[in-house]
Amino acid sequence: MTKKKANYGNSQTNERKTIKKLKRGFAYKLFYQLGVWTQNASLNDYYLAVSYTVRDRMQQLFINTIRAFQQKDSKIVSYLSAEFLMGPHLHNNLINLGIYDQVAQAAAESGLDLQQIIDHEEEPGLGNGGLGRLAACYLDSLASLEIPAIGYGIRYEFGMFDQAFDNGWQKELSDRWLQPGNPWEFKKADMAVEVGSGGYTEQYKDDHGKLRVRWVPGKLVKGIPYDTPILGYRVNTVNMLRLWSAEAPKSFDFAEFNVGDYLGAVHEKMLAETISKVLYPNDEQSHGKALRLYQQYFFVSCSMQDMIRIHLFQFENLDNFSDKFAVQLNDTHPAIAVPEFMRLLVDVHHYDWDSAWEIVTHTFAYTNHTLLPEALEKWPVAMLAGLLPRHLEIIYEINRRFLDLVRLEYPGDVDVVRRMSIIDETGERYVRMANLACVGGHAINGVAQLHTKLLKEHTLVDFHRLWPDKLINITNGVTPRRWMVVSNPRLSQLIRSAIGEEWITDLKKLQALEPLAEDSAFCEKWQQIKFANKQDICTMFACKQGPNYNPQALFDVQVKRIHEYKRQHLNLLHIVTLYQRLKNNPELDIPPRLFIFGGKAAPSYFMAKLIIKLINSVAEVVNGDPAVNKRLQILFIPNYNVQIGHIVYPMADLSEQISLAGKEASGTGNMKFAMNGALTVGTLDGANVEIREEVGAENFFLFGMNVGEVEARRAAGYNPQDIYNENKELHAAINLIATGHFSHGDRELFRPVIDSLLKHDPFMVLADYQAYVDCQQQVGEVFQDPQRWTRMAILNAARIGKFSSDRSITEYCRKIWQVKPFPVALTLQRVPDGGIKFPKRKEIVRT
Ligand code: 26W
Repeated sequence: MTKKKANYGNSQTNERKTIKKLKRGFAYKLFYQLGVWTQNASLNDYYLAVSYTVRDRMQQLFINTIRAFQQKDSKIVSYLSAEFLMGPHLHNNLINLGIYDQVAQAAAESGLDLQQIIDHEEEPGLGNGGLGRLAACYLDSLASLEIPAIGYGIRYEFGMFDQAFDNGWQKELSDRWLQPGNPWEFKKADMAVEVGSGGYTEQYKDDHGKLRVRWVPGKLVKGIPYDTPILGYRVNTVNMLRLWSAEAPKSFDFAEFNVGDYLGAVHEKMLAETISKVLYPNDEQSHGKALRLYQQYFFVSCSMQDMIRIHLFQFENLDNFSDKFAVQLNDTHPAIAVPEFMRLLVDVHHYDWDSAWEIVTHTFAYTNHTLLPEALEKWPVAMLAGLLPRHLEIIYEINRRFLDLVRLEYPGDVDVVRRMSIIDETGERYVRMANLACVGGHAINGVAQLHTKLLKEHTLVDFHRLWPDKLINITNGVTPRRWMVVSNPRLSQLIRSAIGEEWITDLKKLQALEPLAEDSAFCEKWQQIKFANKQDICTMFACKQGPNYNPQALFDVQVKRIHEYKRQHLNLLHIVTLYQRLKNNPELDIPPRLFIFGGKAAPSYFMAKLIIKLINSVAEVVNGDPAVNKRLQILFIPNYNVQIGHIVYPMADLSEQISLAGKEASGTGNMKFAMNGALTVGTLDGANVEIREEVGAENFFLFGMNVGEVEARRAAGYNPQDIYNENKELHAAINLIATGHFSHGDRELFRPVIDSLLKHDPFMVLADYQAYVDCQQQVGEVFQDPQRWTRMAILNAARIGKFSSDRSITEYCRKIWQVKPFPVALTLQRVPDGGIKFPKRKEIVRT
């Protein structure tokens, strides 16, 4: 079947026609949809008008895709995630549609600056960090690979907080992302579903005399879906991101109102809406809040009911459900889907337990994203008993049957039973969501080779022993569309002119750049582009304390959530060491360096917030010190998010990936930096190991202990104080902080950081300090040889192909989902003026 590609403006006339239609679209949206005319239109009005016009061009494909997926032979991937860190849509959609230039021209001819409109978009910050952004990259690859897919999540009214600095301290501001209007979503009110909570369960005999259980919830809320089209790169497939928003079944209780209880009248409404009100800003730390559990259950129940509805629209029953839907659990956050699907199959669709379990285990698969014990979710049994009484019953039954199997496998081994049980019998008793996800699915995967190895050897060792083939590795990846084409147009253009553009959908094709690493003209252009990208950020961020940031400097960048295992404070100890060296010897032969930080701390994470204050305090002193600030500068970019990521990855020379070996599951920023020609200084942790394998050890600055050495050092009894006593420079650096040099003499302010480092140092900062400082010395020397540096940078980009999210998704399709691409044919015919000829309405069809 020849796939007719939607053609977008190729010949000159067509080009003009497209530009004319776009300009008319802007004016039409402005006037008819937004009710303003050019004279009084605001920048936000123009942003909305341009976005609606662009959205229209995705609409035909969107409807086509939905119709195509309704055919019996398609299998759909459902990606269940509590977070989707999508980033701004407009620029990405222009690139995937292939109409960026035309829209830029149409905007210019309408007196508008497209870049200004693009920068105006308020990004949907519906995620914390790695996990949420990975989900977004995967949606882009699923659509670009023409895999039928639906992303299911929560439409938080308030996303990730906006970060500002107040005297160097993080300040959290609420993220009013919906306030300016969101042109990219369609509210589907008539697709609402109901979700229960609380109440009780009761047994009853059904009309065949069969004993059944029903849940009688105490409360009901409505789940309203909002659909965002996810267009693939230059294909006809437009998949869907369906985000659920909670509303009260009855948003206004007149009876209450009549008796004058105005608050009572809207009480239900307020309660219901709190469910999808705000994203929990905790990254890698589970706080066990009941609202968080209910947020998880809410979107999971909406999504499972929605998939059943779509399935029963095509088929009589749910027998073949797992042939039609492959459901991926993005960490344990949606793991309540296992008992929820059992409830829907057994209690609502009257399947017997075994056939229901068969369907459930063939449908679900679970991805683990962290080894940190404090991030593994476990919910108090009592909380589940109150909120989800029927699910607790089902979890008990799942566990009873599972432990029978475990006892059979390991007769008499009570410890393995205790460890593998879904119920943690200690303390107030808990439900272990990771165990539930492992038992309730047919596959488990880690997100990098080392991470998966550690899961097999530690965190999930019992499950790996019981089911040796169930735990597999699928190393993370990132989409080259957003992280190269959208965010680094200069470099993408250079690469296009050198090797064509197939690399955009087949990143391994970047290998063709290898020979150009020896080509001085190409290297020259490469350097100019990096320099231009660096200049951008120097104009964007003026240095408040000292001279402007110097684009000649080595841009040494660490952007990621602030967390002690990611060791931003190790980076800082190196900076203080360099500062002292320069103070002691102004002639020191090192290249000028600009240290750039970005990252938010979870509001309740005291040490992370103190590390932010410490970095900003050191920045204030160093940037303000004329003796060093021409050679050493620090910039902490506030409110690091996807939009900031667009400017950060292209301008970096050095990518800091310095977590303690065994702690970072994978990392994805490491991939984005290397793709944009930055060299990595890093440990053998997460995907760093595979990046170094791909780019070559000679093109990677490795330092520090590997996992085995960390374990050995810990087993041998690690005392950081010894290192502090022995290492002069480290001693001096720590003392400079401790004596208040960066805190106006206040010796108390940073004591918690110092004490933690000298007493426990849980992430062995001191143990890796000297190796890190020595490695950074090497980095400086190589940077002073631009030819060598550029050659290494080009080889990094040329060999980074493996880390495309297209490769990851292709692996998921082959190893877990058994799904094939399902190219979408354009069935809805165009009529001459570009509109749509709607098929005769046979009857009102509703999914
Ligand atoms: C319950 C609170 C909570 C919230 C988020 C616990 C754990 C999480 C996520 C799993 C944290 C996260 O984003 N992990 C990161 O996932 C990335 C994508 O796989 C990896 O690249 C990072 O290494 C990992 O830290």
